[in-house]
Amino acid sequence: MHRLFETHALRREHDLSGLWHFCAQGDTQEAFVPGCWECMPGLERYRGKAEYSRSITVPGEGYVRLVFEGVSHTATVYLDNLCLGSHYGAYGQFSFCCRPGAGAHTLRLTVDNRFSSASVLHRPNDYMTYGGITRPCRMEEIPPVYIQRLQVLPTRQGNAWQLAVQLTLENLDDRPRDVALSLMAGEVQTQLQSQMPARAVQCVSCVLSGFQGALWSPDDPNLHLLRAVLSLDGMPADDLTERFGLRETVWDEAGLTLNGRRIQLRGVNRHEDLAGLGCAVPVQAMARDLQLIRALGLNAVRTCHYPNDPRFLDLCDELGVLVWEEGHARGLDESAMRLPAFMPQSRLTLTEMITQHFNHPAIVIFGMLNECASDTAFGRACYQELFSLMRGLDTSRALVSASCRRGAAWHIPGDTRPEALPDLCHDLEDIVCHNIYPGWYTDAPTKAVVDALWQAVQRCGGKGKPLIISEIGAGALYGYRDSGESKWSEERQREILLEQVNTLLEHPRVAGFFIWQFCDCRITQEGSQFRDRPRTMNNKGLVDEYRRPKLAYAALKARLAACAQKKEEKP
Ligand code: ADA
Repeated sequence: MHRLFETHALRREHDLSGLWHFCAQGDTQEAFVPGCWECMPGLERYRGKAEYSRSITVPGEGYVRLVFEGVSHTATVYLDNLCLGSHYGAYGQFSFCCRPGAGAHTLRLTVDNRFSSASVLHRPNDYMTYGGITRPCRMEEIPPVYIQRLQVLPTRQGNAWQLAVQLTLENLDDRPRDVALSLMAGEVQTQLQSQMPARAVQCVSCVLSGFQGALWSPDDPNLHLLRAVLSLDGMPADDLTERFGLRETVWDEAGLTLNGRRIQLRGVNRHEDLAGLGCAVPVQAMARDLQLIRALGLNAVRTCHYPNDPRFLDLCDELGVLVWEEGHARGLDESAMRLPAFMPQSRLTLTEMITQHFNHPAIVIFGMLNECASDTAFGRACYQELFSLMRGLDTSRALVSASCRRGAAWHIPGDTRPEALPDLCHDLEDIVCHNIYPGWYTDAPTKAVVDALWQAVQRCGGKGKPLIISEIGAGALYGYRDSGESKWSEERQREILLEQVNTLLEHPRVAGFFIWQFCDCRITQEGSQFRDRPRTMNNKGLVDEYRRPKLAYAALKARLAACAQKKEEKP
């Protein structure tokens, strides 16, 4: 299951989950797909190359499309030893179309999770780059012209909605083909004709007017379906259904208004990581994570620091959890951003994120380049180009980047002088976002930090923009209790977090905050900068890697419940 609703009634899909042949370091065994090889005995710390293969049975003489939702981090795909192509990046969907003929064929992938200058985004870091076919994959039977993508952007028009639709079609044949398209959303329908040149990808756009339906909001997350059917020679040949929501978002200095209601974003940062299974988190565990997050009284998730599994986004759509989805990149300095692969890899992964996840109503923010070189002229030029790429793909969401560029004064414990920020990119983004850890990395109280930050932001390109505190938090080792509340104890984490959250809930300038982090996550063994990470984990989770709650979880829940009650009591 790669989505949580039926995407095709006509196109036949064959799930390729299951046991594959797997070979690493000369040893052959079976591996379950989707999965990370670090979960296999003896490979817990393996960083290198591996080969996956299995037999697939192609039912007919027509085309098939092999679709991979995520392979970490570089994959080359072969069918019967013919190379179909390669893909970089663990968090984007990719596919190859071919016409191998009916019968059994061997599908083979080489997968590489090594670090080198050829991979700028996957590198030693404060989260784990796992190895393997980590998200679902499938084979689809497709006609010579098929629907690659269906994008829908609803905008309000009086009492109804207008749906701006864009279809991406591909003609795999050597001859031009005439196609007929029908689009259906509720009662609203339209028909289109298009001529597809030979061997080409082409977009077809149209507008469906007068759509009516219930709105999407965190309290009442209603969803609607848009179905496209493509006919060849007068016969329905292919289809694709997408899901969307009707909502209006407006950002101003005070924050987000959704369908006319002001909402303070209160969320967690969440890494895709689960004890024993790594980043190949099963869908039922994703649902449990969201239940744990909602039970806390939070309304948002930041998918730090990469695009998430579409099933997680589907769950957020269904449960009404607001999402800041982030492109892949954490902590790149200028020297990393100057590597030749940086811009091509960033363009690719950001384009994949926006085009593949465009229709999710839960996503209200698209982000990129967490804590990268937003403080140099060269860095700024990269930010500028990538923001304009993102804007070209989506004008309907706020674009952001979480910064830590506050200059030397902010690193002196207790010193929060509102000096000019060295961050040069606040004018480029829609919301100013900073990662701060008062009480953990500095001794300053949260209020002093946020007040000083807000003043500094006004002078550094951020005037009139909302301010989101994209990371607050503190570390605790699950089970380490200490009445002296020493660092790493659950008591200390609880105290620091409550001080941070209490301040941000009341602060008039803060449009939202995201706690670092939902769950403890594994980090890479490599990378000397993370020596202060006991267990080779980032231990700032509210729950540990098994989802066992630390003391901070219950304390935060009680605090947020009190806050919700206070609000209800207001006349
Ligand atoms: C940063 C970063 C996170 C994480 C965090 C921490 O702000 O964005 O990925 O590393 O710090 O735990 O220190």
